[in-house]
Amino acid sequence: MTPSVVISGTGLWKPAHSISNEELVEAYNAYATQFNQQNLSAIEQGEVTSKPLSSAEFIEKASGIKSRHVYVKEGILDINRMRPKIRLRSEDELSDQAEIAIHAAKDALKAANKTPDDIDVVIVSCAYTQRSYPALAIEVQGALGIQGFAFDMLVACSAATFALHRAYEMIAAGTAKGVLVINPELTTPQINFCDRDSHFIFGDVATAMVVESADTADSEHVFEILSTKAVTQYSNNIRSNFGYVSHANDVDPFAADNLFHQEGRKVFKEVCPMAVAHISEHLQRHQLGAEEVSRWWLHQANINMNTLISRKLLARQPTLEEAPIVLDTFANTASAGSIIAFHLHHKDLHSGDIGLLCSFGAGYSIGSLVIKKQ
Ligand code: CO8
Repeated sequence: MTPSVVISGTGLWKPAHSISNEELVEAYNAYATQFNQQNLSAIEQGEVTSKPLSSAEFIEKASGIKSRHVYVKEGILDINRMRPKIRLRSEDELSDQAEIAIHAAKDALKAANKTPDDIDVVIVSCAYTQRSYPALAIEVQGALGIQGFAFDMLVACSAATFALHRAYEMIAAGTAKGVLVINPELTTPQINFCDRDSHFIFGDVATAMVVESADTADSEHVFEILSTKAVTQYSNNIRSNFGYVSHANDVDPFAADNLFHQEGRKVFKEVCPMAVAHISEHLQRHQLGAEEVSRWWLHQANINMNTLISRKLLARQPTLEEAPIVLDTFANTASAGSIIAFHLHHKDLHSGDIGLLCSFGAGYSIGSLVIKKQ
């Protein structure tokens, strides 16, 4: 019989710096006021649109976000810069994303009771990689002294779950003995801090997970992956047009259109029913009712989305213990959100308890795993 595939350890790295809604709004509003004063006559003539003011109360009510961790705080709150000031590293230094990936990876290896010798595949999967090649995953592999192979994957908000799916398949097929899935979500360089509608949404973090066969797992908290399910459906409602072709398009690769932008309302309306249908179908595959799921580690983009999705599934409001929320302090961390929720809220589960890990977001993309505590 094929041995079962398990998640045997998770890791989390969070930056030392954070920015509260109040700090962020104060800086944005000062920037917007300065912009409106500097462009007064063009605004009056209808040539330039004035910048509306932001509000900390709106942000918390509309999203559930109170604060976010940021890799580099310097520059973000400077109204004459409005973006982090990240030092350019030389080619012989570790890159920023590889460094934060390694912090999370070491934490996950420790939790899984594993050393680099137990790993033979590294997947770095996230919303953006800071360069095309060499792959960040290979840089991480080299720095950790791991044999085997490594590759990068980009699937926006579903990068972590989709990479876990690939890890599951490799272990099940016997083509890998231990897979390290790492999600260094360095989102702040892509945020348009001059845009009221999106300046508050994201934070920086890195997560990691070790996936291996149940035969080799010996850590304290082991979760068997019962099955995986993924779906994608093309949508223009969440976009970043930044890319290497910008150089040939004769456009500024960092112009507003090339940064993260979205039709937030449409995303909310379209993704919630997709996620409910996806999760219901996935649970049905195991003849499981929603009430039989002990823990929901849902994507962390917006608290109102999570409330709506879990209410539809459970026909009641779940407790915070059942469906933990981490976006109040982490904000939306792209694909890492559901993994942070898992990392912080899995140790109290008992043998046989069922949990559901699910991401949803840009693409659109939805990825889920039904898992069982060993
Ligand atoms: N302060 C005050 N008012 C504001 C603000 C603000 N900061 N922002 C918007 N408003 C105003 C609007 O302009 C609007 O005014 P009006 O009614 O006069 O037009 C009013 O408030 C209401 O605006 P919305 O209808 O847009 O407000 P919502 O209640 O819909 O909340 C949200 C906005 C929070 C964005 C919400 O729509 C949402 O969360 N939607 C889901 C979005 C989502 O999940 N997106 C996923 C994106 S993440 C992802 O897929 C990963 C991408 C890769 C990572 C990228 C890293 C950079």
